[in-house]
Amino acid sequence: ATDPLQAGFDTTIGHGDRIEPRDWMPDGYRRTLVRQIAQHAHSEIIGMQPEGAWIGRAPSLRRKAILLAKVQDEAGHGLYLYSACETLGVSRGELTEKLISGAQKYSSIFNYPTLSYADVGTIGWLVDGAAICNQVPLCRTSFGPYGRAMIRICKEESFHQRQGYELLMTMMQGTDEQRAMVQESVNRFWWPALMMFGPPDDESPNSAQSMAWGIKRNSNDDLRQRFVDMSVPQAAALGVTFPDPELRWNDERGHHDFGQPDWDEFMQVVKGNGPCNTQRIAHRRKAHEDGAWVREAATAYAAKQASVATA
Ligand code: FAQ
Repeated sequence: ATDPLQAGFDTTIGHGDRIEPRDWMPDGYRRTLVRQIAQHAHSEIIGMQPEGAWIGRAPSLRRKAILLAKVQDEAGHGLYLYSACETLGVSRGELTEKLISGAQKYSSIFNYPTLSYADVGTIGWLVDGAAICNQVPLCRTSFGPYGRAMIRICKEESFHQRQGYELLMTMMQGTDEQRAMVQESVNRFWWPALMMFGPPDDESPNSAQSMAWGIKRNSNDDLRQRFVDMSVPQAAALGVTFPDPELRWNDERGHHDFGQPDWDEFMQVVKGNGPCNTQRIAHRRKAHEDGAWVREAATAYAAKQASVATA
């Protein structure tokens, strides 16, 4: 006989309806969600660092205001996602420990350095662009709190993408040096942006089960293709090229053909050996430790209020 709880879950998933925190769910579904949502939250928080490094060196007050708003949004995204993850029975404290001990991952892209102000524009255009491609389908993910968090996040990511593109467009209308700076930045970020979608489908251990559960709605390769098709005309409008000799329109497929990123490099970065992995985690660990007194004071205050209330 089939388990009625499992059958109820399967029916909800089969109808494309949502699973909510108090509903019964298989352990594997819960584990996969904690893994993906935590990785996503950590990415937003670690993702503040590469661009945050330029806040004190923004070229004008206007650029500084835009960049500050953008980096603050990323903090907010991290917090919505940690909250969504907490509905699955893990605490934010536990998740933070797992990030700084290396037990949980964050996106490979944030282990690359930001070497010029053009990188702020390129991250907005390509990194937020890739994030939007990957995350718009996640608004329809099967777990309610995750999907609802994604709706708001995607709206903000659209602003991030526009501000990056507008920054690059402004630089492209400037001097030859500025144009060269944009092209150099795009050359460095193109391949790492393609890696954000994860390994190729036939090497993606989690995809089949995650798609069957409605956690992921599209495969890694499908979303990567969508991103390439979307980015090519934007690059043309901007006046930059992508560093891929195999990139060309394929009339038969109705899509662009493109080369493969260096998957060995991807594996190294994911394992912790990218250019900035050590620095990113050390920075996050220090911020967490420096904030210990705030957590202790808040806990002491809450305990005091509780004892006043019961007295
Ligand atoms: N980096 O079997 P799959 C942002 C891992 S956007 C590191 O295909 P899955 C916005 C994967 O975890 C970035 N690790 O895995 C922003 C798994 O390892 P595990 C965050 C990666 O989960 C912009 C293994 O490889 N976005 O933050 C990566 O089915 C600007 C095998 O892979 C999200 O997290 C990678 N690129 O598919 C912020 C979106 N790719 O855990 C600041 C939500 C794969 O088994 C500034 N996540 N791995 O040990 C997803 O859509 C999925 O988790 C994928 C991976 C598509 C990333």
